[in-house]
Amino acid sequence: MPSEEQLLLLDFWVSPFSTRVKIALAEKGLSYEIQEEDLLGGKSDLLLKSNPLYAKVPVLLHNGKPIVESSNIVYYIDETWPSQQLLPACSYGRSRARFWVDFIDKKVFDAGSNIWKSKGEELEAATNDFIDILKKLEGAMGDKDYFGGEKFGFVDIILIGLTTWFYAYEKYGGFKIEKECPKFAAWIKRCKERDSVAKNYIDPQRAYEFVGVLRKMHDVE
Ligand SMILES: N[C@@H](CCC(=O)N[C@@H](CS)C(=O)NCC(=O)O)C(=O)O
Repeated sequence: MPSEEQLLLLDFWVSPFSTRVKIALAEKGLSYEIQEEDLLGGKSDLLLKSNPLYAKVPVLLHNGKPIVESSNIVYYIDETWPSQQLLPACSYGRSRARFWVDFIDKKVFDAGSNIWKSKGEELEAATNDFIDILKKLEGAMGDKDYFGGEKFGFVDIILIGLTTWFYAYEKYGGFKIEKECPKFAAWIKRCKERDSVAKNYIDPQRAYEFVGVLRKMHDVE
């Protein structure tokens, strides 16, 4: 990257969405600065100005221009720095990748949140729903090592960021991904062996503790 280019990531340390962006930046070998946001206390003016519609992190500022929404940021990174392409080369592969990104964005985080937000019968239904989604993703991967085939790529990045909160879902839902979806668990392990993932993976125990704080804020306990 030319030295006059500047990348600044507006971040929150436990954001599974920011994790996606950090992994994509690491895959491209790009260096960047981080501005940590205090989401529970008060958001910075820069965040409010950069993402006026949602006021959420992550935001990536490229030479001062804001890019928002984590999947959209990862698309931008892949298009702007095309070496080590993350999306497949053929248009059919790219269309499948976009389909699964959309599915993951619509389903996974919300289904996980339903687990930590519920109790009793609702909790059981939320847990079953979450496991069902993982099984669909497992089915999409088939016998391949990664979503796109043999190579770690775009869909892997979009999903692996979210898995940093899965330990919390397991604890509050009383299930084990390894038991319910062993192929999915093996895929997580495989991804975590990659440098870009290992260096940016949120400590699952700390994510679990943070979800505990959210549960108190939402009066779940
Ligand atoms: N769809 C957004 C979700 C981002 C998101 O939910 N960010 C959370 C942190 S994990 C946030 O900024 N929350 C602050 C708020 O909702 O006010 C994306 O993919 O970037």
